[in-house]
Amino acid sequence: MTDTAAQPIEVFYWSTPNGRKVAVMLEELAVPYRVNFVDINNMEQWTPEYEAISPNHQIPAIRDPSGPGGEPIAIAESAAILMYLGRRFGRFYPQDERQRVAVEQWLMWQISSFGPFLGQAHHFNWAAPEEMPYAIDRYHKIAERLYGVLERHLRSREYVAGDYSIADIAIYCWAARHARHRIDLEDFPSVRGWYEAIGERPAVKRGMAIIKPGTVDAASPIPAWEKRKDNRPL
Ligand SMILES: N[C@@H](CCC(=O)N[C@@H](CS)C(=O)NCC(=O)O)C(=O)O
Repeated sequence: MTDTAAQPIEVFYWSTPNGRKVAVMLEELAVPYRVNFVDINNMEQWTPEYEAISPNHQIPAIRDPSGPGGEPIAIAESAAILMYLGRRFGRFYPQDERQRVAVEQWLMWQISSFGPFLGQAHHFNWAAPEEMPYAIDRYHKIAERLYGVLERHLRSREYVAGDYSIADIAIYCWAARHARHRIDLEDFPSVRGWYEAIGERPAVKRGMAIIKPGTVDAASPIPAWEKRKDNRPL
């Protein structure tokens, strides 16, 4: 499938790492899309209408009016969306089986590890109602392990799997929250080089900047950050 989108693709979006993967991908593809903000902080994902699009009531999701067979299609789950868009527009998702499997391996690594565990680090660092040192320490160690994996992999590569791909997009959007999961990119120089290079891409800048007017980006500097950093030995 490599036609251009006749009508805009609708994106159900909030400015989080998983939401931003889709915004960055659509900006890279330069196809028409329309953003529907779903404010997950105000529980806007919990409607029957949205359940029909996203069964787990999460963002991101898309609705493509010109899906397979020319019929509309709704898709939830960021990796499924990235793979769909990659196939639909024939970009950032190679067709060669060996290259495609490499992209899929790193995309699956992101959605199974470099995301869920980092999200737990965010939760115990910043949102838990009480301080739980065991949980903070556990998820910080896992975050360090994951960045170590990426660091060793990127020492001999420009991108995670061949050319720039949906795997880079997915991992980048989580790495953009490194301060929030208390990772210093100085400790991971190959990750930092890759991260900075991807961050220079104009489409990435545009996708990352999408935020509902009048709201605050959850990745903005965290007021308690400096204080906690000084007080904790982790
Ligand atoms: N596996 C899903 C995870 C999506 C996800 O965690 N979305 C979060 C925001 S980043 C969300 O919608 N949270 C609200 C909720 O779970 O109710 C994906 O990769 O798309």
